[in-house]
Amino acid sequence: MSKSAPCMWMRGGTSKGGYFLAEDLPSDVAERDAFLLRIMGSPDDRQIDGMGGADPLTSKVAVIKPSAREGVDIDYLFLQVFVDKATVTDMQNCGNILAGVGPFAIERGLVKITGHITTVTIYMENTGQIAKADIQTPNGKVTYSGDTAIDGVPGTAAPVAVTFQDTAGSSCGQLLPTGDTKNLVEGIEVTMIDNGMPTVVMRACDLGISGTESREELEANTKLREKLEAIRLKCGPMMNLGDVTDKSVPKMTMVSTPQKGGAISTRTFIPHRCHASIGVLGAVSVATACMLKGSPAADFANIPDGSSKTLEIEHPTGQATVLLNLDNNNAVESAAIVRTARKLFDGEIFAE
Ligand code: NQM
Repeated sequence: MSKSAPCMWMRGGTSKGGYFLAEDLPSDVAERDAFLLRIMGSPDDRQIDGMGGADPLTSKVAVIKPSAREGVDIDYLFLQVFVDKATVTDMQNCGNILAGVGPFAIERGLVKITGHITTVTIYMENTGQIAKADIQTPNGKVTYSGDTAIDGVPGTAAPVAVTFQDTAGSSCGQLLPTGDTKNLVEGIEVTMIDNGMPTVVMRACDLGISGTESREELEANTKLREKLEAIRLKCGPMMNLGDVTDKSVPKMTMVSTPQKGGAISTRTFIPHRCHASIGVLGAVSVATACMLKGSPAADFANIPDGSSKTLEIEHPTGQATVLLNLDNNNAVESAAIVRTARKLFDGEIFAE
């Protein structure tokens, strides 16, 4: 196994993890995964012998390389390192870690600064789709400090505006993998949707909760967790994801009436821990579900008028703002979200 590698540790949105150049990691996947498990300290609930933060949201990795694709700057592969299992998976994308990918690529000299703002075009290898990230680069270098606040992160930082196009069916083949707006699974009405993240959207009240509970309360609810897992295991094959027993998708989102003037209130299991907020592409997928007439999410959603819609997706620690652009058929054409990122360290990480 490699003994060490150059690594930058960054917060990307409401997540945190290690950012690597692909050339700095073993090219053999089994060797790469063994290295990543070792540096994170997995499997171990506390990840005491590694850099992971004992939470799926802080046990993440971005692997970046220059892109050979026309009009694309870099390729980004996201890897989820499980906390309590010796598993590394590329089965999901991550829009939060994505926020740090542009700054990292510029800092490593993969992308040249073009002005006050540098737009980085990113091919997301996990789902085969493109994102564009606007990085603040005044005075010829990446700036991390700024005035933008995102819920779930204290303080403010420089904004990273991210736009997604054609994310429908990223992992499931189509926006609604069953072809239906809703299906009955384990006696619960669900929308199985993928607009960048495979997500199962259900009414909180159908699961016996109000949808306003804290992350801790929900994680302590064994009956709820068992029911969610039973639904998830059934939904996996229906969403073209196969057996999802050891996969980090689909995400399980329970929706209810907005509490703070937003579009909808959410509580999301990812899939076995409750998210402290909501994932970026998860929020895009839930926002898209809100637009589907007759779906469980549409029952509660408060949707503004117009073909360009700003939806505040409420979550346990605030709201995530999703901008949806609709086409002439009222279908979601593109989505945008604002994140922030922060460089935490740049150095050599050890797996000895
Ligand atoms: O949905 C958590 C996160 C994510 C993923 C998860 C994400 C996304 O908050 O795009 O960002 O759902 O596992 O980082």
